[in-house]
Formats: sequence, structure tokens, C-alpha cells
Amino acid sequence: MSMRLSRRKTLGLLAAAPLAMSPAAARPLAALGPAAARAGLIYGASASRALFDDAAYRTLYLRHCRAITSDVDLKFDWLRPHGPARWEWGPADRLVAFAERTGMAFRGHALIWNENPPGWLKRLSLAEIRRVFDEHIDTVVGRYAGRVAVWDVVNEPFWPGHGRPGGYRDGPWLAAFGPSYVARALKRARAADPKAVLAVNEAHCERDDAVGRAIRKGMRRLVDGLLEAGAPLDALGFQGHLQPQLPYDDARFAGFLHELGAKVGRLDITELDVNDESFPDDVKRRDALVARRYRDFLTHVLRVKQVRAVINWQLADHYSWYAGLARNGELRTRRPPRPLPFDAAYQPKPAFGALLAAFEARSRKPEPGNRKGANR
Ligand code: 9MR
Repeated sequence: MSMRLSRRKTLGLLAAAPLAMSPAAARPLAALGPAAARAGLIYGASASRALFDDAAYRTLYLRHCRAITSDVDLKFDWLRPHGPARWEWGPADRLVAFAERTGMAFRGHALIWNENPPGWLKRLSLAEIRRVFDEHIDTVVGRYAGRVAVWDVVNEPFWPGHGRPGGYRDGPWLAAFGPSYVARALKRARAADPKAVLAVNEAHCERDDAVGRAIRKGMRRLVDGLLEAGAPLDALGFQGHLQPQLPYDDARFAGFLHELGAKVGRLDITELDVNDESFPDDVKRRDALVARRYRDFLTHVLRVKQVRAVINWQLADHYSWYAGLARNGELRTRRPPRPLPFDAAYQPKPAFGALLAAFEARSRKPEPGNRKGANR
């Protein structure tokens, strides 16, 4: 009896699941992961504790994602909030195990980042900070060796607003080593996990204003310097937190990707979403504009054959970091933002259609069609 009941229950749940069918026609809703794979891409999203606390949200990941990035659990201040000797491994261990169990490629984010240093780190001497840096990389990368497909070894190396030479982002690691912290981090990460793909991940490169230009210039120089020095740089990540309220030029950004792809070989879009704060309140119009931004960006970017992954920063609007910014009054409006492919009821939005169409367009093209490496 329990068999029959549980089967019926399962079928009932499937029928009720919002994602089993598309709302428009009773056609099964396409899944993003396989559509991306047909285009030689890996599709995924960042995840944090909501993945475990919210079963319906987890279902969405299982249906659409073939990769998971840690949103916060592997950040320095989350692993070591209280002091140098106390490590909080629980959430990161759980996320890595989930990826492993479900066959998703895991992207470790962010090993070394000059933002958000815990108070205790800021109080150390430079010599102590240097020691903690080395120990941190050895310990974290060593712990998960063989289980992390890609590491964002260094996150956001540049922020021109800090006024440092070369436009580097300021913080403890820059203070301790100067810009050579980037090469040092890559080398140590390689030693601790020879198999992981090692990446530098940067923001704002698609912006066509002074900030975007300065960061692109910094990245060009950094990449050339790292390659000349023989540092193990396997990939570059471009976050893609699209800001339609600022100047942008997708063709120019794609040109930049072409240029860097020829040097590095693998490029990933790592944190894709669209800030809708400048769009109208009307949800239909807003969703259409968000989807158009996805479409235009991906149309250009997916022509670059070295682009291998497209990762959203969370999957459903209410779990976006923008939802937090709106609640805290840090956006120009307090209405709930709609930056992602799924809404708060886990229904696909026009942005979902834009992602799917972009993947399908790339899979129809013989070029770039580089299908190797689409599983990491
Ligand atoms: O989504 C993340 C948010 O929950 C954290 O509070 C914040 C600080 O750790 O980082 C957010 O993720 C950022 C990512 O690590 C780097 N690029 C920008 C992302 C959005 O702020």
C-alpha cells in the first residue's frame, strides 16, 4: 500500500509542480542545462542556504542547473568569521556534497577577495596577513581538492575608485603583497589542487564608462603579466551583473572577450542578472526589458567561442542579492526586483525565454560549437 500511495503522491506532486508544464501551452518546459549543453555551454546558478531550506527552489536547480557556484559559503569572512583558528566548514561542506551527489560541476567562489575582511584580519600585521593568506589557500583548496571543477581564485582584483596604482582593489591582500598577490594565489591553488580550473573573476567589464574601461585595461595588463610570469591561469570569469541604467556596448565587450579568449582559452559568465531599478513598475513591461537585456548581451557574448559557462547569480528573484538591496533601501526603488529567469513563485519569466533562445541560437551555429569541456 505504501508503494501505491507514495507513487500516487509523487505523481500528484509532479502534476502540481509549477515547472512541470509551461503555463502558456501544456508543453513540457524546456530545461536550461541541456539546452546550454547542446550549445557547448554549462549552465548553472549560485546557491546558498535557500537551496536546502526551500524544497521547491531545490527542484528548480535540479531541473535546470548543471553547475553550482557557492554564493557566500566559501568566502573568507564566512569560513573564518571569528578568528584565525576557528573554521566554519558546515555550509560549504554541505554545498560541495550536494553538487557531488547531484552530478553538478562545483565552482568555488571566492577564494581570495579584498572585500569584506573580518575585523580580526584587519588587526593583524602585514607579516601575519601574508601567513594567513598562504595558510588559507592551502587549507581551503586542499580540503576540497578533486571536488571543485573551477575556483574563482581571485575575485574582483580591480576597483579604480580606490585610487591604488594600476587600479587595483584595495584591501588586506593588496596591502600585504602588492599586485603580486594574484600570481601567488594562483600558484598556491595549483599546488593544492592540480586538477581544478583556476580563474580570475571580475565585475563591470561590460560597462562602457570610465569604470568599465579602466577595469578592462587593468585586466588586459594583469592577464599579460600573469601569462608572461607563467602563472597558472586557466580561465577568466566575467560576472555580468548587467546595469542597464549605465552606458554599455555589448559589441565592444564581446571584442574584449575575443581578445582575452585568444590568450586564456576559457571564459565564463559567472554571475549573470539584470538590475531592473531603472525600468518601469509595470511587471510585464519590466520583464520584457530585462529579457531584452539578457538577449542582447548573450547574442554578442555567446558568439565568442571560448565562452564555456553561463551562471546566474541565484535562480529566482526573491533570492537575488538585489532583493536584499531593495529591502535595505539601497536601490532607487523599494519594489521587489525581478533580475532573474524565475519569479518568486518559480515560474519562468521572459528572461528564461531569452536564455533558452540564446542557447538554441548558439547550438544551431557550426561555430563556435566548441563542445569539449562543457561538462566542468
Ligand atoms: O550574493 C552575495 C551576497 O549575499 C553577499 O552579501 C555579498 C558579500 O559577500 O556578495 C554577494 O555576491 C557578490 C559576489 O560574491 C561577487 N560579485 C558581486 C556579487 C553581488 O554582490
